[in-house]
Amino acid sequence: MLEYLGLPVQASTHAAEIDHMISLIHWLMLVLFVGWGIFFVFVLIRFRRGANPRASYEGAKGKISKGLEVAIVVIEMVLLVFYAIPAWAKRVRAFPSENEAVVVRVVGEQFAWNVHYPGPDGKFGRTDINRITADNALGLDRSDPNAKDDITTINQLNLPVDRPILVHLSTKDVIHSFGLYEMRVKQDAVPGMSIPVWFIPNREGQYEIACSQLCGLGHFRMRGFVTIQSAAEYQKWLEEQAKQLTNP
Ligand SMILES: [Cu+2]
Repeated sequence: MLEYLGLPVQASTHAAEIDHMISLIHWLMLVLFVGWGIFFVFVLIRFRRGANPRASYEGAKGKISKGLEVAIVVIEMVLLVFYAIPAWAKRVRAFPSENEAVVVRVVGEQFAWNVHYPGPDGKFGRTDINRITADNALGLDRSDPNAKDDITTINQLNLPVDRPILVHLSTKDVIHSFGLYEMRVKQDAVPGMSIPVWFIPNREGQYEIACSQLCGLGHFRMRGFVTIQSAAEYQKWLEEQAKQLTNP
């Protein structure tokens, strides 16, 4: 069923669980679609005007229809209570600690993704809305000691494989949505809020960050890239970025 649905590759540890749920929901929808379709055709023939010159106002009284309705409600409740809610709880109840996770800020804007790494000191430098310029999209205050080693990129997110990633997601203007399809991650970025999102990428490669909310005329070109790389490659990339900071 999964290949048949044409889902993207699974590139995070929780992807299989989400796909399992998507597959169950599709099976239920397929059964309902076929069932209701057959019932619709049956009703068209059975209650055609030629056979029923006078309308009956009593409605259906059979036990089958009530039984089916109850069965559908029960199946939907099982999907919700045993699959959807537990899966969501795992995403939002316990976040990895800032010590074990790779922590990064992602700030959406019309129409780009700004990425902010805390650098070797592990502390994000101060940002100030008044410092935002074309060259400093995050408004990073480089005079802040914590900001000196901070790394910023546009539309490029590099992350190590097999480690928990904690993204603090926000936006400068309108609502955007941070969509990493291969990692089955999707979270709206809401003005005035910093929303944590976490996942563990488990497949190296180059993937896309898609904006999944219609956010303006340039929405279609609001795409960034995620590069999932080995720990060594990631470290090398960080060092290269740090070098560019000291001698740009
Ligand atoms: Cu957007």
